[in-house]
Amino acid sequence: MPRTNNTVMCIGFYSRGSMEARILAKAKRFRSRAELQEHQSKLLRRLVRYVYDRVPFYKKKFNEQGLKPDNVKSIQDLQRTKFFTVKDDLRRNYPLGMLAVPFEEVVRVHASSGTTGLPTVVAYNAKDIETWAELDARCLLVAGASSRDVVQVSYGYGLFTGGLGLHYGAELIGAKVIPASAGNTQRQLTLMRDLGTTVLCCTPSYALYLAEYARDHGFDLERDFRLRLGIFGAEPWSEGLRRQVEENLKLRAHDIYGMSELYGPGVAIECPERCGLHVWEDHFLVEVIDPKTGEPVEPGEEGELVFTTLTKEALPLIRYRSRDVSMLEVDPCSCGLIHARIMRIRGRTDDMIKVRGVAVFPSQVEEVLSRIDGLTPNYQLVVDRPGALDRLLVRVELSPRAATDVLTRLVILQRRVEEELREALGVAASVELLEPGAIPRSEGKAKRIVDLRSLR
Ligand code: DLL
Repeated sequence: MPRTNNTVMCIGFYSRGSMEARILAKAKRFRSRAELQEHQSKLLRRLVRYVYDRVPFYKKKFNEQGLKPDNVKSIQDLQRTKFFTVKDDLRRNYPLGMLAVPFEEVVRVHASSGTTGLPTVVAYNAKDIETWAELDARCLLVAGASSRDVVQVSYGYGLFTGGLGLHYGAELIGAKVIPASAGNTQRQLTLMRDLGTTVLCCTPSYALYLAEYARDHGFDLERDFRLRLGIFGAEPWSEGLRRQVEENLKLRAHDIYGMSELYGPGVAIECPERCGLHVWEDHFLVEVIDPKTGEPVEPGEEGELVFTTLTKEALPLIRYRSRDVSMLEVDPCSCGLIHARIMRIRGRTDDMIKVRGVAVFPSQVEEVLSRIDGLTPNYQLVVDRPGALDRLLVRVELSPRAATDVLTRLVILQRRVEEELREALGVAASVELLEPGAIPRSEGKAKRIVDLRSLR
């Protein structure tokens, strides 16, 4: 891959406005999808040769599939074989066996939390860090942020990519950045108020908690705060949760998507139309497949997202199975961007629970809960199998007002939630109404599922 010598992020050479314009112009430089696809195929051909020559894992894989790098002209040539990269490939090559550059060239690593085994380590060279910053800068600009904004980054800084990813992006557009990291909610709100934060970046569940904490601790979000934009992602969330967060924090919330294997945040963002998240297709080739067969699904059908990184240098990935469930929309968007959109992520294939054979995603439950008055989107799904059959229990917190209701009203509420859940999910669930604050809060990603079946 071509190397640039200039790996310094040189905001000083550009006026702020021209830096913003330059970043947006790059996002908008393709006039048609055909032009964009031609560009992708060119990058793909270069990538295939690059990984074949540099990554033993990929060389072996190509040879096993009987594929010669020079014969791969487009993604269809890979689709004809079952050529995928999965998370286990990264684990098996722990920590950095899939590097495509000498270790000396690496300038940063990030890693997954490794709760289910070894952490997945990802690495970046200087060019990757530059590209990543630009992707996050694009996301912020397209969502409506600018150099005039005060951006509070309340994603965790550290091995998690959320904090540093948005930090570099916000700096690149020339915004004023508060690197608050996750946690210490009292301090978050104090900084937000005193420094006049206008853009908040954190997980949607933490945004909701910030609003709740502000209300309970005497912060006046209407009078003393200047929030106007939220860049929320890293976990599935529903339209209902968006409404609540927007109402409570007095801002406009945009969904941002990414994963550490693809740099981190900055893979896709909602534009002002908010009808799906534009994937930066000049850097990622996105496909949707049937997770069972591995075959591409028809346009407009739901399936698992698969990504090929077209510009990553240190740790490029070909047809990486994300396990995220969504669908793709390639029709032009009224915002003018021609980059395809993925619809709001429904959940992960491994977060989907089967209850008596029916697939249930936490986001479906959240959608129901958030439209019923008296409930909050603080909830957990507990699945158990006391006898032969699975049992789903949805534990949800009441709003402070509903928590003081008389018992009969609460029983009516509980029945209503059970009915609406059965309707939406196609399977029965019992509902437990809880006091406000009963479900543990997370500063990062919320834990929505407790599956007790595996413990039996
Ligand atoms: O969560 C990167 C990120 C940070 C994205 C900040 C957005 C904002 P990982 O920890 O590797 O990276 O987790 C990636 O999180 O495969 C999805 O399952 C989930 N995820 C990320 N963004 C969204 C989103 C970061 N907007 C995994 N909606 C992904 C739903 C999301 N799920």
